[in-house]
Amino acid sequence: MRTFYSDTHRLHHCNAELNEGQLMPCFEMPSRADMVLDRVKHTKLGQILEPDDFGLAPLMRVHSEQYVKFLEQAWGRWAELGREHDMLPLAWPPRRTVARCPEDIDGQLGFYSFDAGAPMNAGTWQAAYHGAQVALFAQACIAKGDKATFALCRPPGHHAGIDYMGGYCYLNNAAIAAQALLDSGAGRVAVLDVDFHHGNGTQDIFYQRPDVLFASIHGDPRNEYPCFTGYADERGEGAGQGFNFNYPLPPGSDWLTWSRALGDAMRVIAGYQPETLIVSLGVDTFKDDPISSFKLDSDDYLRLGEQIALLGLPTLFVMEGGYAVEEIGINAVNVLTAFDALR
Ligand code: SS9
Ligand code: ZN
Repeated sequence: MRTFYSDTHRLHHCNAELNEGQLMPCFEMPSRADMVLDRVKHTKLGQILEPDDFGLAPLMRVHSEQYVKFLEQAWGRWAELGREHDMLPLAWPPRRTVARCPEDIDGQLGFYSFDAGAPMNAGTWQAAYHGAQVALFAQACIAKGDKATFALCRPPGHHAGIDYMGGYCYLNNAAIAAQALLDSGAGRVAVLDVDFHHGNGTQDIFYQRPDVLFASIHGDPRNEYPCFTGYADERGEGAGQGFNFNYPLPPGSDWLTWSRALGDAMRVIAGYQPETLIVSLGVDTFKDDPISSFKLDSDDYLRLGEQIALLGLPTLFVMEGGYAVEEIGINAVNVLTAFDALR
């Protein structure tokens, strides 16, 4: 399969994130994408292409215009105040507050985020923008007949919602691609999120809609980030009722446990009969991931690729998390090579 990739991701490199009460070096770092790209080359997965530029409009099909504008202008406003460190939000509206968008940059950072987990530097917007273009180009090739494509996006996207960033995510690459597929004529798209963390942003974006089915397998929100969503009883709302599926699993879950949830998610997806499948491909389910608690090993990702191939659907893989940097390339590309071998 073909891989879509832009070097622009390197412009996003922040110094620190808040973890266990300390500022620590960011787990989400440029070498993550480099390792995956190296492995794509090493395994001769297929061609590697730079994305075309599809502009801002497809981003605003899933994100609010105000939020996208905020992201675009945020660093400039910050730098104008003479600030040099990474941008981080400090305050959020508590319960029972009807939040009005404040005017100053600090207030707006809180208004457009759900946590302090998405630091921004001078190049974050450009990196996120081109990451979304990577997903859009990979999507366009699926719409034109590619059986499978790999969008090597960085930063990841699945925690970004309609009008907020968080958890290393700014623009929801998978959701932007799903919407673009619908806009080019698809009637039904399924998103399977296999990242260790619940894809709260993707869930939020499609929660009230029947045209995108969302299924996510992740650490139980009772003990894992993003802490407040991902329960099994979140099934969708209104017209979207019955089109959202969450599989929260306990810490320590291995392939045996994990693959049972996968089997169920695959039955649900097959029953939905989508034209295209989007896989939010996070490999932070790996046993040595520094911020996660599942126990998949590198060979399990081969089985995951084979299982997904059995659905027989045009498939867009979108890179999400994975923080065991040494193994991220092997793990992510194992899914793709095993998928290709069965198609
Ligand atoms: C765990 C901190 C979690 C955010 C993780 C975001 C993952 C995106 N100690 N911090 S895939
Ligand atoms: Zn994750």
